[in-house]
Amino acid sequence: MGLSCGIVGLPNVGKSTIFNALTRSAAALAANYPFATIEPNVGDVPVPDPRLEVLAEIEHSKRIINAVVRFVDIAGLVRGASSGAGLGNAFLAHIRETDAIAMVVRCFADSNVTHVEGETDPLRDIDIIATEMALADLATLTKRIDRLEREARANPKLGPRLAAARALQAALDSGTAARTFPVDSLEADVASELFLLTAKPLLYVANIDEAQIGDLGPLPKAVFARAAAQGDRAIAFCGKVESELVGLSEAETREFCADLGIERGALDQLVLTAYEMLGLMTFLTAGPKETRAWTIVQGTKAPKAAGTIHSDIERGFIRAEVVSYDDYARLRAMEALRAAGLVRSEGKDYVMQEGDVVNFLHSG
Ligand SMILES: Nc1nc2c(ncn2[C@@H]2O[C@H](COP(=O)(O)OP(=O)(O)OP(=O)(O)O)[C@@H](O)[C@H]2O)c(=O)[nH]1
Ligand SMILES: [Mg+2]
Repeated sequence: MGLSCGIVGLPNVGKSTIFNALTRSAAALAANYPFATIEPNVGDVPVPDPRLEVLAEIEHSKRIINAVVRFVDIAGLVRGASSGAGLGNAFLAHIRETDAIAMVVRCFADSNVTHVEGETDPLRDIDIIATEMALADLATLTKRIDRLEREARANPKLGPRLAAARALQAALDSGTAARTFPVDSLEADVASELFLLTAKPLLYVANIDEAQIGDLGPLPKAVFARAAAQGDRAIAFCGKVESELVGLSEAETREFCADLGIERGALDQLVLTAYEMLGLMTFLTAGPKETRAWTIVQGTKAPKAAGTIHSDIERGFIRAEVVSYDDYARLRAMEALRAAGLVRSEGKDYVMQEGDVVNFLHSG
C-alpha cells in the first residue's frame, strides 16, 4: 500500500520548490512567476527509517527498500478558480485520489517573488484555498445529490445516503470541511466515496524565511494557531534552504547546515508527519535478498499485512513468525532470538505492531 499526498496552495508560494526538495530532484520547474506549474509533477519519497540499515547489516541484505510517500505537485489555485479564474480548478482532479493534502502557505518575505494577492497574509491565503477546495467539493456533491434524489425515489434504502450527502452540502456551504465528520459516520463514507478534497487529512506547510528557522515569526505562528484550532497539523519548512541542499552529499549537507546554524530534518519531519497523520505504521521484513519496510494502517491483522507483500501469502496464510525490532537489533541472530524465546508464532487474529520483523509462513 502506498501513501500519497497532494500539494496545494496559491501560485508562487513554493509548492514546486518544496516538491523538488522532497524528491531531491530538480524535476519540477520552480520559477519566479505564477502558474509555473501546469502539468502535475509526481515523485516518490522514501520514508526515513534508520531501522532498515541495522537489519540489512545483520542479514547481509543485498538491498534496502524504504516505504514511500508519493507527492503530487499541481498548479496554483487562485480566488475564483472554481468559476474558471487562473487555470480554473480542473487540475484538482490530479489530487482527488491522494490520501492526504499538504497546503503550502507563504510565510516568507521576498519582494522579488510576486504574491498574487499583493501582501503576504497566510490566513487570508488559507481561506482562499480552503474556499476553492470546498467549492470544488460542492460541485461534486451537487451532481451526486441530483442523482441520489432520482435513485432514492426508486430505492428508499438510499434515503440515509441522500440525507448524509445533504448534510455534507450544508456543512460545506457554511465553511465547514468534510473531514470534521466522525470517521465512522455515513457522511464520512459518502465523502470518501466521492473523493472529496476537504475530507482528506490536511497538513499546513508554512514556507518560512531562512531567518525564521528555529525562531518562528508571527506569520508561521498564525498558521500553527489556525491548524490547532481546526484540529489539523502544521509544520514549518524553508523551501529555499531545503532546495539548496538537493544534490549535496551527506557531509556537505551537515557542513551547510552547521554554517547556517540549523538542524537537518525538515524533510523527514514532513514525510513522517504525513505518515503519522494517516494512522499508518510499518512492519519490516529482512533477509539476504532485501530488507524492506511495508506500510499498513494501524490495527491491521497478520493475514492482511501479508497481503501487502503478495495476495498469495494472504490467501495461503498459515502463521507469522514475529520478532520485535528492538530484540532483533539487540540479539542480532535468529538462533539467539529463538533460544531467548523471543520469536513469537502468531495466528490470523494477530494485530500487527509497529516495528514487527516478520516472516510469513504460507501454503501454496
Ligand atoms: N525567498 C524565498 N523564495 C522562495 C522560497 N520558496 C520558494 N521561493 C521562490 O518562489 C518562487 C516560486 O516558487 P515555486 O516553487 O515555483 O512556486 P509554486 O507554488 O510551485 O508556483 P506555481 O507553480 O506557479 O503555482 C521561486 O522563484 C522560488 O525560488 C522561500 O522559502 N524563500
Ligand atoms: Mg509550481
